[in-house]
Amino acid sequence: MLQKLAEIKSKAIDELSNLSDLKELEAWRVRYLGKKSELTQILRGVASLPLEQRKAVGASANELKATLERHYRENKDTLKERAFQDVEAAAKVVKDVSLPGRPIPLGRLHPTTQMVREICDIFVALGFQVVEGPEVEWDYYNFEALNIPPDHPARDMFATFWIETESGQRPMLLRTHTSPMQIRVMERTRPPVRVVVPGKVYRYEATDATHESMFYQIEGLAVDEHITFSDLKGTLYNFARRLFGEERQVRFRCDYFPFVEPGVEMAIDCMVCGGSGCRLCSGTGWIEILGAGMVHPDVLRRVDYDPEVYTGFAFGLGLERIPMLRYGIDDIRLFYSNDLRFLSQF
Ligand code: FA5
Repeated sequence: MLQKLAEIKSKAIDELSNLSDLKELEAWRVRYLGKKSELTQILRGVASLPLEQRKAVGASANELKATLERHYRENKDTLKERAFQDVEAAAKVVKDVSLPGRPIPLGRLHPTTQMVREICDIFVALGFQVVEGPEVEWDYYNFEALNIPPDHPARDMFATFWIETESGQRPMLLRTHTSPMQIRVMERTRPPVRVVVPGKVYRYEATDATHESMFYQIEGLAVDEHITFSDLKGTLYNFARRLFGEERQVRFRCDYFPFVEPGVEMAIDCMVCGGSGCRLCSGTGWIEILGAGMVHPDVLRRVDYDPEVYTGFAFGLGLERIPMLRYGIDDIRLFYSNDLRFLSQF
């Protein structure tokens, strides 16, 4: 029996040096350590051997088992490492140098960001500066300083996301428009003022093809001596022509905003239907893109500008409506649904 064990040992160790991969090693393991292997059979039979052989055979068989298991583990590590190196080497082989390189997918700016930049560039060319402000805003800047005290019916125009504050703290909200920046800019600068303010605004309202609860606005503000309503119209006409081309129709109509007097809304004829009426323009043929007006004297007084000396105009533009008009996009929700089929077109 001891002779047999010695034979198994030398055969098994001899074979090990000829194994070339993990599959062969596994077959080796089954052959020498598996349930049906000779060694396992011997170990099973130890108990029935005569007492004088039992101890010696048992010890040798167990020792052989431990030795073969150790060899198995060592060879497994070596063969694994070799297999890994083979895969790496194969990957490094240059198969066909004349093949074109693989394209690297490049990201790009979101269409809204592209639009913000394009519009700001137009106003910068007209002498405006670009500034930004906080999205979490005090009630004071969003409403009160803009002539909208608590309980003023105009608050209904701006369905508001309020922010919970400690009792006694001043009320805060997610800004419903970019107009609070009119006050913040005038508080810290003296005329002449010419700024545009791009940024996100929030409204607690149901979404539809032209309404989102988060959207972008661009505010404009110009304050100086002798600024008139003609300057407002001239600037906005110029802007619309640069952005949409000479052929677009522009319409001004009276509107009401407590922080301007007089107030107007500006609309562009609908590019999708050409004015005949569709889902995008709610059948009217026009799409309102901004509210505007002459800065209210009370607002000027609140920031210590003398309304007898200074006048100004302001406007607030709904940003997404511009690419919608330009590209004939009929649903604003497409911008923020993270659908690459839509986004990668821009
Ligand atoms: C305002 O927000 C005023 N702050 C604009 C203004 C500024 C008036 C300065 C006078 C002087 P209004 O609520 O109309 O106004 O919104 C302005 C524009 O934002 C609209 O013309 C529209 O283009 C866009 N808009 C309004 N609500 C939504 C909405 N839920 N989703 C997408 N765009 C919207």
